[in-house]
Amino acid sequence: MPSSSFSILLRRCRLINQPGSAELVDIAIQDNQIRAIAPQLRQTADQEIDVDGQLVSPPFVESHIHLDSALTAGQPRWNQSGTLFEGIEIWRERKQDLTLEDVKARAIATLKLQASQGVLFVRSHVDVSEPGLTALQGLLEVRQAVKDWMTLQVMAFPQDGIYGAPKNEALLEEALERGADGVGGIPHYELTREEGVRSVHRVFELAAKYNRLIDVHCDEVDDDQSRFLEVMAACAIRSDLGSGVTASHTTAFGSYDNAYAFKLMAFLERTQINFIANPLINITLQGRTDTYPKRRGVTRVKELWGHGLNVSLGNDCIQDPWYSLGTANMLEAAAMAVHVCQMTGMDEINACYDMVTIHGAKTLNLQDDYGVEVGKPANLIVLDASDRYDAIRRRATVRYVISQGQLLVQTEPPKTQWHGDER
Ligand code: 17E
Ligand code: FE2
Repeated sequence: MPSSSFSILLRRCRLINQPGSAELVDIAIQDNQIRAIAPQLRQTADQEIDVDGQLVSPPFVESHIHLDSALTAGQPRWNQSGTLFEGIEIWRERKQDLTLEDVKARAIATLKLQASQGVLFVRSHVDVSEPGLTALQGLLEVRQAVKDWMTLQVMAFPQDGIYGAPKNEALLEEALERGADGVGGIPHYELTREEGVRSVHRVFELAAKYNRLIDVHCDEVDDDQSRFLEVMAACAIRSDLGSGVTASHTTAFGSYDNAYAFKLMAFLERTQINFIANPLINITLQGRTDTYPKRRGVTRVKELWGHGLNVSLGNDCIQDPWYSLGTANMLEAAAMAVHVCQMTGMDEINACYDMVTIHGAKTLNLQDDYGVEVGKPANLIVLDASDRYDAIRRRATVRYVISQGQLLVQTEPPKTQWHGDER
């Protein structure tokens, strides 16, 4: 009799890239490592779970969220216009009285909401244009506190602009000194176009100086003249930061005329810039100055993906001044991308799933530590679905979440019961 040699054995798993007809496999886990993947493993384990043909996927990756402002919707008031700019003003009021306890409690509650739905890798922006850097300190402490079950990246984000107030530039640099994983910018919100250009250059300088990642909120407006992505492309071509560079939102790309957009796309193909779209919030935040026709205000996801660029999707907000809804469910973001970006072909729907898993992992530079493969860290999820399309269509329940070799969360899917006569 083989002895119990693994800590967890998942029986009868359907792997994400297997054809539907492929034989189901067992997955063996020991000491935070995937040790074996094969049909009908003969060994036993301390804990055996019969997955019964459900889908096993690498965990979801939330590549873009603001944990510092999460769960503050309505504080101190509701965003009536629904615009980015009113959101920034409301947050400016709210952030004046942040405390460490407030930031940490909301961030951890949000991370738990994410993990319970299969998200084990999160990139959060944190506003560093608030003089006490309380939000930054809170998220750095949270990054440490959750590290045994959640990988959190913290990106220093100058919400009010690097040059919007005299102290902001120094605060951004201090955030990197204190240990932020990356540096961001908001060129479309700098006071002038020139300062916007300068801010992008400054972000690249700081990333080089401190050896950090870059993730810029870039062109998050409907203004077809907001053209800071081309500045990022130029800086990326001339730097050696490679796939460490990300452009978030880039909603103006959806408003550029094709003559410019096609030229820009060719420049972008010379870079390894990652793109992040946040379709749930940008479909509500943008297009607010339009009557009809009303723009969708989402970047050219299908075209960027079609040109071989790395695109991932984020939720951006969970109940904050910019977006009062949000559930942290990555399948909602993927489903919204299918709709807003018209990615309804089967390969396109599958790509939208990849944008909340493997493409997100690439954006976060997780490199070799991500994926359901022998030898990799034991992070995976089991979905109540038969394939990626089914998972998105039904926003399938994540049944089991295995994080760093341990079963972290288990959820029963809703069950419907009919009453009365047979219908
Ligand atoms: N700040 C910003 O500039 N843009 C956003 N979409 C959010 C915060 C959520
Ligand atoms: Fe954002």
